[in-house]
Amino acid sequence: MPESPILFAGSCALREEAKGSLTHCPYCGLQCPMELVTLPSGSQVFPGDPEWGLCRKGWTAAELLDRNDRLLTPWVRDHKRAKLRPASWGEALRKIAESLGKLRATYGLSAVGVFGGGSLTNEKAYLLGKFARVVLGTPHVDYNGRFCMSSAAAAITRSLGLDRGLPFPLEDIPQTEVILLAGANLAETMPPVMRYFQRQKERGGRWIVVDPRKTSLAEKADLHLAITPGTDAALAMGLVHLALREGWVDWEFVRERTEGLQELALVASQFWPERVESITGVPVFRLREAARWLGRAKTAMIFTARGAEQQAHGVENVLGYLNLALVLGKIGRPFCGFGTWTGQGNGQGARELGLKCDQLPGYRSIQDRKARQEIAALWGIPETALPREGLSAWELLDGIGTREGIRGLVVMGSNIAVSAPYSSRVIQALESLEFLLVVDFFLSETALLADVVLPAAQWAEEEGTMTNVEGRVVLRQKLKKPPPGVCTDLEILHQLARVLGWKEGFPSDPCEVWEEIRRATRGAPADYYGVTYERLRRGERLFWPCPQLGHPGKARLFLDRFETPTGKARFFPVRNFGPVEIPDSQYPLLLTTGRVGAHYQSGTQTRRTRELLEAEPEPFVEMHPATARSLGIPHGGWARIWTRRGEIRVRARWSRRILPHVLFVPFHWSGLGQANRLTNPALDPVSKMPEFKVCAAAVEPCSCPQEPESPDKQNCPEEGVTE
Ligand SMILES: Nc1nc2c(c(=O)[nH]1)N[C@H]1C(S)=C(S)[C@@H](COP(=O)(O)OP(=O)(O)OC[C@H]3O[C@@H](n4cnc5c(=O)[nH]c(N)nc54)[C@H](O)[C@@H]3O)O[C@H]1N2
Ligand SMILES: Nc1nc2c(c(=O)[nH]1)N[C@H]1C(S)=C(S)[C@@H](COP(=O)(O)OP(=O)(O)OC[C@H]3O[C@@H](n4cnc5c(=O)[nH]c(N)nc54)[C@H](O)[C@@H]3O)O[C@H]1N2
Ligand code: SF4
Ligand SMILES: [Mo]
Repeated sequence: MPESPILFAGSCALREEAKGSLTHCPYCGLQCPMELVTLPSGSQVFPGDPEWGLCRKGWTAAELLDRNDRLLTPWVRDHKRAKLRPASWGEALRKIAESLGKLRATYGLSAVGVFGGGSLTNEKAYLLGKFARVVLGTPHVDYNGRFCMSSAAAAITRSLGLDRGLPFPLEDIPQTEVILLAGANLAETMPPVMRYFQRQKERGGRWIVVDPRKTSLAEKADLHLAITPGTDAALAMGLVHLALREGWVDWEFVRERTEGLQELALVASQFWPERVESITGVPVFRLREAARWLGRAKTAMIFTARGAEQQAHGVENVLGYLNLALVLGKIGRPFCGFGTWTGQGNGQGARELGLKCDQLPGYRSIQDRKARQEIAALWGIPETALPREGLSAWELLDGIGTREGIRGLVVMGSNIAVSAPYSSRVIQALESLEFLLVVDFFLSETALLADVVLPAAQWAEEEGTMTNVEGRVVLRQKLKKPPPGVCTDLEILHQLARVLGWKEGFPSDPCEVWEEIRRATRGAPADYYGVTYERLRRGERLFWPCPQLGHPGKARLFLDRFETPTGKARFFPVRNFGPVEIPDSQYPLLLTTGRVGAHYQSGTQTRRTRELLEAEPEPFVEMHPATARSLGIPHGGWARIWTRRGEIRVRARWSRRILPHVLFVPFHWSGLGQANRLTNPALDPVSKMPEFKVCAAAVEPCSCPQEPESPDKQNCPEEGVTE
């Protein structure tokens, strides 16, 4: 049993010396190129391409490499009431093997679940999925992308047959005439991409932004549709209705490349503009204007992001916008198309390579016999031993502690105690687990609840690939050694597999894992076979599908055919819309949640970054002055917000940019201002996406709360404490 981390030098034939100090940002799906420089004062990043900027999260990303509170050793808890204490790798691994072994022996293989993340590289995501299914033998493996991309993925797959976030490269954006963006706040969430939108505008293009808030993006838009949260499907169907009635349909395209218009038209006839205005709050004249702009343009692009997707009708919302793109014929041809903004660095790759409970690597269904046979053969197990579909992210958390449910959980790359909906329930569930293992760089709120925490290397200390928002594979280079005592996630998986009895099949060398991914995805919808580290190092721009070594990959999808069995895109009549919780006298407002520019996700990383914390030190509620005044909540004053699940206390920020019946709270904080204490875990029936973006809420002024005890203090491990 190793007492210190061991580097496993894999024998990858294609390994070359890393060149230069170029890599990619550890955060969002844009994967901006960056350069890492080590100065006497510490590490610092610079844009990797002088033409391409970084957002402030990117600029400050290196600070965390040198943080003195990063995890440098495993931590273990001797029993549930004990505090975490530092431990050796040997002891931690022994404890994991014993605890998981006991759970599996007592309750069966499905008693252990695995929760992964979209920030993991392709190699890590693939190996974690394989670890769950082969070593643990559990069907229950899912990831935080279920909370992110799953509604868009499900809708696009249904309609177009193949889900890749953007079906075209970013550089196509300036060439399109009209852009519709629904529920995407790109000026805050992916700032460098705005250059393409700006260029499109300079060429005479126009933007239509659908958002309940006049975000900094909506402010620059030519048309802002201030939608009531939860009603995108009705808005999109209203636009389809207008397209049909006012002659904007591209009949030739519809005839040749789509199927199912008749049924769609029938349903669309019920979405006349006045009705849509009453549902969505968007005035008829604006709806008409939007339909006219999109209809008249020769080219247009339609995008959604989490605003329209994170809802219990998220799939229907996205299908509504897909229907619109299809009737107008603004898809499947140059400088047109439908796209979704993949949020996390590798939200795209992680969902294709086996971190979803219903999928095998390469974007193949886990129920597909042929795929099962191929993957089982590659993994060296009988097909019958390969688990079938397991529980999705929320169901997995919800299943903890139930009679047949999950008793042990392995978390790598997610901070669910902060980011999952209805967090009081989640925290309780995590506390009730018989065994929780968390792999992270920091003691996140989730790690603080763990029985064992393993310290992972950060982005600049490991090698791997990420699949960005365009479906392009980028190489993350190892530019630094991890601090002593810290292992890469792949080394950790290798070790976990080993102590659980698997000596082979879990290499810690990323290039070796990549070679297996190439084989695992060969011939599959998300085909990575033609992508090699060598090609990426040479600077080739490679998109999936990339079926052969000489192949450039497919930068633009659907130009000749859609990827459905018939080659035609499918219309899906959309009938359901509206939030699960309708405002009433007790909960008269609609709460929506989302992001601010300075913080990332659950905040584990950005709340530890000095400049970002100074920019946005605390959570807040954005509310309209009219609403605030009528309730007696001053700008900067404290507000108590409550929903059917819990309450928070935050300061109020008055803003005329939000609809009067809507509240907005960012979700990057824990404790008293944690947005997810409020959110509704109602799921979309198809995508299993929770309704993060809308629930009924009430608000009142409150006194300044007692300084909430920071969760880091509540449960702080004490150095050297053994009991
Ligand atoms: N700064 C920053 N950038 C990030 C992240 C981060 O945490 N911080 N995270 C990354 C990740 S993982 C993701 S998924 C992306 C998310 O990127 P976005 O989807 O752009 O971000 P959100 O703030 O979640 O939601 C976008 C907008 O949806 C609006 N909205 C709310 N309800 C509705 C509705 O019912 N309909 C419509 N049409 N709009 C609605 C909100 O007002 C908000 O402005 O950002 C990525 N980039
Ligand atoms: N209310 C509300 N809740 C939301 C959303 C919302 O809009 N509103 N958005 C949802 C969305 S879109 C998302 S994507 C989720 C994201 O929420 P989370 O899944 O919590 O994502 P992160 O905060 O990025 O958590 C990643 C954790 O893993 C660690 N980590 C990062 N990279 C690695 C790695 O490579 N290896 C290891 N071992 N650890 C790593 C980080 O330190 C951090 O603690 O939140 C969802 N929750
Ligand atoms: S936009 Fe995304 S990838 Fe680019 S620097 Fe910012 S966080 Fe990093
Ligand atoms: Mo996300």
